[in-house]
Amino acid sequence: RFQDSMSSVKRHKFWETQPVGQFKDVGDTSLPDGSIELPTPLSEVKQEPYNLPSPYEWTTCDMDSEETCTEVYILLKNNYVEDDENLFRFNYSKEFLRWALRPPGYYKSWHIGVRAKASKKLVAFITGVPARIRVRNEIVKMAEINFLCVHKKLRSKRLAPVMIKEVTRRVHLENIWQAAYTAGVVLPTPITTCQYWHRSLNPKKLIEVGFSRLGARMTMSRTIKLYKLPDSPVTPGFRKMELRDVSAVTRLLRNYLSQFVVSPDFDENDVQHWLLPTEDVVDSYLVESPETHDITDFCSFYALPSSILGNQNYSILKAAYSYYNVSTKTPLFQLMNDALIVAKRKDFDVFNALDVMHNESFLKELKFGPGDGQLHYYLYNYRIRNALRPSELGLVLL
Ligand code: NHW
Repeated sequence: RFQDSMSSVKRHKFWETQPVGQFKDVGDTSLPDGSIELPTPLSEVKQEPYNLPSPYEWTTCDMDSEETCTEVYILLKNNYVEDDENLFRFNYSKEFLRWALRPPGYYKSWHIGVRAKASKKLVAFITGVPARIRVRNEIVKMAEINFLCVHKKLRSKRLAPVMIKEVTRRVHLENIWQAAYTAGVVLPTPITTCQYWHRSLNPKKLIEVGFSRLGARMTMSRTIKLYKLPDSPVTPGFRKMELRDVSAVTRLLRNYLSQFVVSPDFDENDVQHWLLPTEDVVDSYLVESPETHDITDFCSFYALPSSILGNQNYSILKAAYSYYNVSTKTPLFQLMNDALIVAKRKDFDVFNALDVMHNESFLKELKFGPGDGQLHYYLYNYRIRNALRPSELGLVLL
């Protein structure tokens, strides 16, 4: 426990070799912000893949193929992230994976799998997708790295560092030298550490499956009453986002995100991909002023269910995750209350939000409770000397 919390004394045999902020440099004000390593000529980037232990081989996963997408889905469904008590495991849907991995300008070569040579079974995975990320005044081309997964039976064999080096090599081949990623574990060195908050929509189920506990001096019926929501949104002009809204939403969002230290630099193509509603994947709503027809406010959330491990009655926890929200006219808490109402109507059990951007302002008021476990944000090959507060971060990764 002591060593854990003093992460700076833990050795990181792999991460110590990488161009990331090192724990030993924390507080060293002589080091400049920005790139840690300069790009090398593309001809000097290693041309062959890194070596895997001999029973395994690299594969590029074609997410357009229904068969490959199913293999990835199954690997993650059985081996991806669990909570600390191993009660739940993320269960990203196939449609979600296709959405997450095929944004504008994506590279198929960044969807990297490892197969067992003998059986051809998919046993590990890591992905990158391209993004322009603004850090203060600089727009940096980056890879967003996600879905790093090693089959449970192959853990602790140092496969993860090989996968990370291989994705790095393939990102370098596209002349991109920085990356952004999040993890629940502490690595050298977070740019900020965020907390998840949870808003019960179906408290009875959440308590039954062990996601939440009945509060002190609370009964089930009082709890259900506490979390009750109106049947329909209350803000006049609140409606689902449509294709015709892309340019207005892009303007609203770009203007809003410019105030944060780190945020994506979304153009209209990005907004169409990342924010236009996709059934059971991502949902967006906006407020169109009934008088002027201006788009004044916007909210969005994505659908990421978790498998419930070993419960008799329930196998899936339906969770909505707050994505990007902008308020200029409607108070943010009212906008988010409407988001809770539509999420409840879509049968989500819980609505999750990080304490990023202005989220802190509505969490307590809307009866979100703090989760355990934290989410650390990282940049690869980009130093930010002073850690940010979560409210200075304008980036949500999936
Ligand atoms: S975070 C989700 C990660 N996945 C899971 O938690 C799923 C369940 N766990 C597993 O599958 C979102 C395994 O435990 C994994 C580790 C595969 C996590 N990030 O192979 P070994 C993302 O996907 C380090 C980074 O023996 P293992 C973001 C660890 O500190 N590093 O472990 C991914 C140690 O290094 P150290 C992580 O348990 C971002 C080494 O791996 C890590 O069998 C990736 C141990 O390896 C994590 N989440 O497999 C970085 N977890 O130095 C991208 C462990 O401490 C960087 N490790 O000795 C940018 C690349 C692109 C650059 C472009 C210019």
